[in-house]
Amino acid sequence: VPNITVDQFKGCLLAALLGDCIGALFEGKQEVPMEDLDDLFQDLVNEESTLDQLVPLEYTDDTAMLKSVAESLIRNKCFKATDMANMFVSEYFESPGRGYGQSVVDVFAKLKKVSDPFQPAREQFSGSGSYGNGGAMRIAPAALFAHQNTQHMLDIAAQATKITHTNRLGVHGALLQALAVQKALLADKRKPIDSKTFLTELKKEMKSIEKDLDKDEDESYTNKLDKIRHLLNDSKTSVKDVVRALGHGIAAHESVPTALYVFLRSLQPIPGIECDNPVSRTIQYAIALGGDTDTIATMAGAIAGAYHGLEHIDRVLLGRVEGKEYIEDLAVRLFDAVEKSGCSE
Ligand code: F2R
Ligand code: MG
Ligand code: MG
Ligand code: MG
Repeated sequence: VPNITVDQFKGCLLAALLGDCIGALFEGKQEVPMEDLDDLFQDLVNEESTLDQLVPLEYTDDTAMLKSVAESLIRNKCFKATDMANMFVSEYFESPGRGYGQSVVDVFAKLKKVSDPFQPAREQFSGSGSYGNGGAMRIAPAALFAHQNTQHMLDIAAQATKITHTNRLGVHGALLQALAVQKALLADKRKPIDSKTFLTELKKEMKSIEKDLDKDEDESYTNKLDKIRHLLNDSKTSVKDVVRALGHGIAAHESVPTALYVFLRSLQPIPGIECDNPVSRTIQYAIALGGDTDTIATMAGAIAGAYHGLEHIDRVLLGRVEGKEYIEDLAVRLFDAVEKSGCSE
């Protein structure tokens, strides 16, 4: 069993924060010119650049909800649906202007009035439930908290997601993201990650999660993992190819596999990205794909940060964002909660 460190927890949550705050500058832009983005990153990592108009970069719903997931797990040393739902609700009503999804705000309003914390989410989209990436974007703390037991982790991640998202694509997207964070955390740091093995192992897990699905279902996460492998194998893969094959949208199935691809691709240098810090490169490349940039960068960042750790978080870059001290402390408290975890009932 590898020796997991608090610096990996910090790396994970701080990289997620960076991805959200920087990505938010571009959310919804279909195309992000590579050169302009590289100039911005060069400025952001340069201590001499003041960037007064721009900083501090504010975090959005992605981080706001991640905070609630972490705080609830820390306080209860276990998943408690009503408590986590209450955290989402109070966080939202304290700070509603953080760019939440259009429909999830209805869930928050209903949660104030009902006793079953899963009921409002089940009613979304005429009963089909949301497949937005709002479950996956906030799931990293659950993966860290329960990384020692995969089945427990998947149970917590599914439940934490179902407070707002019940569509199978939304739930399974969060499970894939949790598995990817766990795998990155547990990866042997003495040798480079082998993407093929990483994907094969994830595919085994997703196949079992998707066991009731039609094998040819194009939207299956199992199929998306094959697409990631193909994109990584082709040295000529462009931003357009990635967006065409995996998407860059607000739906979980059009963004979670994309974030995983970004993490794996960013283990190597990328043409047009000057920065050689692998965490910063991950975030920059995620944003270069356009679309749901804050969320894809936050998810790719969480995976990359869990793997590379705090030593690869650029301190100047971190100095540009809101909430860094709080999130670093949150990572410490989450790390401490792992040893104390356990549910009494
Ligand atoms: N909302 C945004 N970005 C747009 C505006 C932000 C802008 N910067 C601003 O300041 O105004 N970003 C955030 O939302 C995403 C996460 O959303 P979440 O939590 O999944 O919300 P929701 O409402 O459940 O789903 C999002 C949309 O997906 C479509 N959808 C989902 N399920 C559907 C279904 N079963 N049928 C049809 N459509 C479905 C809907 O359009 C939902 O509104 C993140 O990007 C976060 O950053
Ligand atoms: Mg340049
Ligand atoms: Mg957001
Ligand atoms: Mg987003």
